[in-house]
Amino acid sequence: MEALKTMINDMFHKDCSSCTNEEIYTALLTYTKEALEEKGYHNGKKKIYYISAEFLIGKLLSNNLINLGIYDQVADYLKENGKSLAEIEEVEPEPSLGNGGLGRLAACFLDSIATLGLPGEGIGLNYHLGLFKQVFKDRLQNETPNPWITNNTWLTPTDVTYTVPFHGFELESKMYDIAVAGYQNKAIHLHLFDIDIADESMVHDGIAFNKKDVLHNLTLFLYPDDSDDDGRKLRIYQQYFMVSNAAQLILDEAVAKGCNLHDLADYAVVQINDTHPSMIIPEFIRLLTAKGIDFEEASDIVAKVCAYTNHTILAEALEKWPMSYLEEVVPHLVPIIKQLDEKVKRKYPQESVAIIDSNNLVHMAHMDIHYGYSINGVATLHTEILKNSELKQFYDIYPEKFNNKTNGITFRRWLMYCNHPLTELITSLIGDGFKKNAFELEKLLAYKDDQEVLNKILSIKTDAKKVCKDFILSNTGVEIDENSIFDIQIKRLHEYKRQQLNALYIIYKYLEIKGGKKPEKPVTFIFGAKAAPAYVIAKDIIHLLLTLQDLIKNDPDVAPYMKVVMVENYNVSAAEKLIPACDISEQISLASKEASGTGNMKFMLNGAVTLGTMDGANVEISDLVGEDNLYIFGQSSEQVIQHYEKADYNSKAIYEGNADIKKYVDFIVSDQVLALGHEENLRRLHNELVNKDWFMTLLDLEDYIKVKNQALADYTDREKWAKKMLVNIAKAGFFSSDRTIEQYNEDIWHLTK
Ligand code: CBF
Repeated sequence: MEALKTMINDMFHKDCSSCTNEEIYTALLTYTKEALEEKGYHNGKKKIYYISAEFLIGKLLSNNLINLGIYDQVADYLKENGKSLAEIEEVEPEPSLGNGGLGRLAACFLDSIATLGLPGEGIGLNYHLGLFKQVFKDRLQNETPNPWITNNTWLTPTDVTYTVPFHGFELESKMYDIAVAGYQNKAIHLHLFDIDIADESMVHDGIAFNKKDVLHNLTLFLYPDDSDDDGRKLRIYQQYFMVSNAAQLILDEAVAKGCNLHDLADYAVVQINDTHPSMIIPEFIRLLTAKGIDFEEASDIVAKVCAYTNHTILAEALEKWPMSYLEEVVPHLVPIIKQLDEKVKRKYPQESVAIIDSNNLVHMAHMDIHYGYSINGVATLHTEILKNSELKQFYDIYPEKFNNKTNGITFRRWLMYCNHPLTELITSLIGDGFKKNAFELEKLLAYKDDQEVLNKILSIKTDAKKVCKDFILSNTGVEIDENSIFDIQIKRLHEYKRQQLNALYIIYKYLEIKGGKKPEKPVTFIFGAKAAPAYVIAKDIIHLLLTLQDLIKNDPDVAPYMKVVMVENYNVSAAEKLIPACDISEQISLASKEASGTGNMKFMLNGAVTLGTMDGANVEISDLVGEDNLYIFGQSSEQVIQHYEKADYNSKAIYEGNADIKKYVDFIVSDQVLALGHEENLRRLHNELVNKDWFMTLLDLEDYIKVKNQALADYTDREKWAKKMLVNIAKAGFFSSDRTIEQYNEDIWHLTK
């Protein structure tokens, strides 16, 4: 630690113990950046370019220290000087570069690519104000900008700059880099492209801004509101800016290594994540043809370089852009897309696989599938649904292109960093081989009947709940009981994820307690979720949860037995506090709708027991841990798909035919709730549930109540519960993102280490 000591002295002319946390953070940032540079970067002839609209990387200091292998030394040195690394970390702003699972997966993948020693890079945009910051006011979600770039930043400016052509003007880009350390290995880069003239001052009244002023707004926000034409066009401007920079960089790097462009596939593989980066296909063709390669060959070259991952079957990720938008924003791509479409139509005339449909909409995913060499889903069930229904028409043409890559999470952040005590216990029992080979966690099964180990697991959980309690108090002002059962649902707010189902359970429980039936053990229902600013019903669900939070908190009959808390501005840092503390992990999406989920994996790894539907990766969790070690409820994906096909789901019939369900749903618009909440929001939500309920909440409610009650009852047998926890931890190895990345490499990328 001599180097750090000297650095602190040189920078601030005093010793560590006299420095403020801000000063120490500044010194640690420089120290860590230098250490990363010293380690160097993975290189190789062929590279993976992982292009994504989001990279939800979280705070970087501790993760980098862990991966550099110096976390304990730094923490000890600071402690000796009366400082706490945890407090210093509070100084670091969390980068606001992602929204949900797609972005967090991208961050985990960069960690694993670096850890496995693969040559690779992430490519995205440097959003100044990121995804919005969520603020609760009057029990409603408000949105404000989320600036995160300060003078002390992990971003390093580079000299790399490109010219990106749009209709009528050009934009000069600037590339910034963030180093991503591999665990006990070299680093890779996350490249973030930006413009010099982004103007944060144009934002007013929350997150409103002039959407037409692309010259100044291009890199302000991730997912700017797309509820109008200008917003949708801005998305296209952003996407094209991202992929044009990416394509120019990739070609430059390849040429610098000796590529003659005809052999580009020997130098580069591009993973297209959802359809936001899809325009890289025509952009590559534009650049290659400009260098003298003919169209036919250029499209063949690209088809050997690009691979596509589908992360959801929801329409929001299967973008279809009106041709008129593309003509307005990127007219130079239009003839290329038309030619690509004509080529497809000559061979496959059916409308269902066309790139340009009869309404002149451009189907981005269709372009990816025809002109990419691999299409993967992100969990076994999801890939099967793609093959058998959502993308069946393509599977029939290109069965060889389809493959599954079940998602994963990096254990460095989601165990070693966020849960030191559990990591230490595991290490003391089975050694530290699991840090490099997560399957070694299975060795823990030998301790399944070891009372001492089971007690330690329980006490680690209680300690994590105390830490979480403090976090929740500071975030929400609500004091929760660390001895209650922590039932947690943290994820984007979306009707398919069914936070409203959980809310109906809470209403059921509230009414039961009011009726005199007290639970054996108090329960705390914890939520964290942002709703897209224009997603009205999602915001109504947040309003209901916040209203229930206050109703219950202020009711002395009920408050001792249950609490509801909704964490404000849920983000990676909040997840790191909540996940180790969780007892019951809520994974209750409508079967068939959650492509994979990755929160489910993080919870399991930290000893939470899943309460979920047979959806996404829950199916694989269930196969691994067995039915005694998780709680499954609800209709299967086949049944749900049948309901959609037959269009026979009728929520009103369920509501009218079941007096209990009617009672819970009607409570949303009861006098008690209306006395606290807003009538407009609550009536709209009530109406949606009764008359539409597109994600079949009422269908699964009875079973959900039954199975959740069983889980809460089982919790009271502490020994049995601790065994479930241990089995979940032991079986989580499969969900290491190192395994996922090995599979991407073996089946799709073919890189040499
Ligand atoms: O594949 C990563 C994750 O992506 C989503 O978050 C997405 O944004 N499409 C899905 O909803 C998750 O199921 C999936 O785990």
